[in-house]
Amino acid sequence: MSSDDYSKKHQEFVAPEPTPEEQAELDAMYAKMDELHMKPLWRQIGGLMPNEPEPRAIAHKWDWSELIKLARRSGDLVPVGRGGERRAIGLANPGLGGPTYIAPTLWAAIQYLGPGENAPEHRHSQNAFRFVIEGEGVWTVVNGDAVPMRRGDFLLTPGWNFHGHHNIATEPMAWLDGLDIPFAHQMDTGFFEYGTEKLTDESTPEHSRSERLWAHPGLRPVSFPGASSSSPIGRYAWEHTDAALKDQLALEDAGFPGVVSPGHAAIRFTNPTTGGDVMSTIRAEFHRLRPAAATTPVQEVGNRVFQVFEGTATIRIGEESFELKHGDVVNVPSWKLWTIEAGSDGVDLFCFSDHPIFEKLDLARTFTPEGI
Ligand code: 1HN
Repeated sequence: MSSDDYSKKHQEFVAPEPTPEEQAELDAMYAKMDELHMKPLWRQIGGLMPNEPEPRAIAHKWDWSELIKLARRSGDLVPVGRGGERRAIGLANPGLGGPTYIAPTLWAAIQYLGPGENAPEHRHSQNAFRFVIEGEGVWTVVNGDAVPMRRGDFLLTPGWNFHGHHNIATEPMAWLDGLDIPFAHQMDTGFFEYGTEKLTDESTPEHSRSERLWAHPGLRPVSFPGASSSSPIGRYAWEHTDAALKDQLALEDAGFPGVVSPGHAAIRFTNPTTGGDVMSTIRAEFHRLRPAAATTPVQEVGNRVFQVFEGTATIRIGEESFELKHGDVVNVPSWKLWTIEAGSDGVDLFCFSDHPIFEKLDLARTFTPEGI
């Protein structure tokens, strides 16, 4: 039943068949309410409080072949610099009616930086990350720490850290940006400040200072006690992600626990000061499926976004199904039943979500149907 049908039905119950005189009085009352910016609950409860989430966002896939083509074109036509700040092309969910929201809480964009180009420093209270789908040669400078960006790396720019990027290579580079901009925008919580146009650290180290301090497996520096809501690790290097996934599958082969379900290995990027999510609003994971393996179908409160790193897969979301290959981006709206089945070479997928928001607010729910 649509929310319109629902409220019509409900209205009949509240006010059965008014006479023409009553109807005139009702019309006058509703007109007065309208004029004074008031709205009666009994005409909208179905839309406001559906029995379960009815997301306006729809499931949608963006083809990497199109994304990268337009990113290159914008590289030819549009300079990057102060004011525009970033050559980033945001993905706008067709169900959300216009703004650059891939989900009600999340922003996803393809950012493109040509050889020798600089994206100037700035900071914002919105949390951000980058995932490198291919290429190398860009360093992102976060709070004065130069962080290399290479294929498969996951990089953090938690809120209010100054950051800028530069490409020192001879090839352009493109990557996926994820931020909680829509959440901040809809809640009116965002702050922004310009930094320097010239990057505060133009060095190109093999490892950032944050990695050297924090990214040794299971080890934290004693000199920094306590917990911070964002992870201090600037770069989660691909070699660690890949090794962790390989080991889960090797353990499965040897008959030991570790995988999520048969043929499905997954890791969550964590904040070493808490063991929890990397940032307060964004969860990030990496999933690997063996050839033809599938994830357990699930419904969850909150929004997920996937980008295929390698391989092919089919994702089913509610009644829909999308074929996925390298670089393709797809979103799963709240409470839609979803499952991913790998193609004949298996699949590697980067995933991010807004689940930490709803877990903190006690609004998280998941449901795994039986017998699917
Ligand atoms: C931003 O600062 C970056 O730093 C990327 O690379 C995308 C989208 C909107 C606002 C700020 C970046 C962004 C952004």
